[in-house]
Amino acid sequence: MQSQTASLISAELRRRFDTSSRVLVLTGAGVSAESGVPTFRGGGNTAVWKGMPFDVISSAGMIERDLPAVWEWFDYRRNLLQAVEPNAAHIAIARWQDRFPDFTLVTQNIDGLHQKAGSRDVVELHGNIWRARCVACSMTIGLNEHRACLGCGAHLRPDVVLFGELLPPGAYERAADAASDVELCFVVGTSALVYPAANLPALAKRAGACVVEVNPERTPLSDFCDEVLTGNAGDILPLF
Ligand code: BV8
Repeated sequence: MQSQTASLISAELRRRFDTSSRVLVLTGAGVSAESGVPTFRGGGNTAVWKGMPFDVISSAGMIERDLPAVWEWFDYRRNLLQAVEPNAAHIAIARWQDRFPDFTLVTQNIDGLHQKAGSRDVVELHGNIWRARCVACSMTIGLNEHRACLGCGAHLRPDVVLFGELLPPGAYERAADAASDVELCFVVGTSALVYPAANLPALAKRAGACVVEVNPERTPLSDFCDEVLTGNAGDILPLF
């Protein structure tokens, strides 16, 4: 155990972890991979659904064009999530919220596994698959059999952010504010290709933070990070 910690976590990073009070964690699909949730871009190929790349079926135009197909896509992913549990990475991050006086968890994931692991006040940049939203009055509700808004009767859609759609009101602003004032920023399990989420590590770096990437593969962020911990989040995060 001592050798593994020694090798992966530098003395400087250990010191930063032990002395920082303002910390931000940004996660992507990779943090849920060890729970059995497929990532979008793993092993070089992109997730495809019924012949459509995920960023096509998950794009704004689909709501007008074919809302039933959008429901089918997210129903399929929700069924995949029924049986999965948070993994050691989710659990480690949940512990950190009580360790650091000023802790912000920002996720691109819509799976709700951070909350299931006990994380509170999670900034969900891209929505949540367990909620629906009215296409007319934007009322959001926990998912149930209804596909019509109980308020105005209009159609419900998954409460997730599709490509070409704006993020939830205030979500990015809250994340950017936090990122602009942290000492330590962990970037866990993301290919850092989707914006504006991928801007956040740059904001933290500009604020003088130590930026740490946790990923088994290199990403466009790797050269820019102060520390790159190569491996699975479920193996690495519990070492802290
Ligand atoms: C917007 C919900 C205003 C739905 C998602 C600037 C430049 C270029 C393009 C743009 C730009 N600004 C805006 C855009 C357009 C677009 C965009 O970024 N396009 C990209 C593709 C270039 N952004 C938007 O449309 C955003 N809206 O900007 O609105 C606007 C509007 C119109 C025009 C301009 C501006 C909305 C984006 C949100 C879309 N919704 N999700 C759904 O889930 O289907 S995005 C979705 O894909 C995820 O939420 C996530 O964000 C992304 C997938 O990325 P990752 O999570 O990183 O997953 P990935 O599989 O790619 O990588 C996994 C990583 O984990 C890998 O690196 C792997 O090595 C690693 N890993 C694997 N196992 C492990 C691991 N790591 C650790 N441990 C392991 N065990």
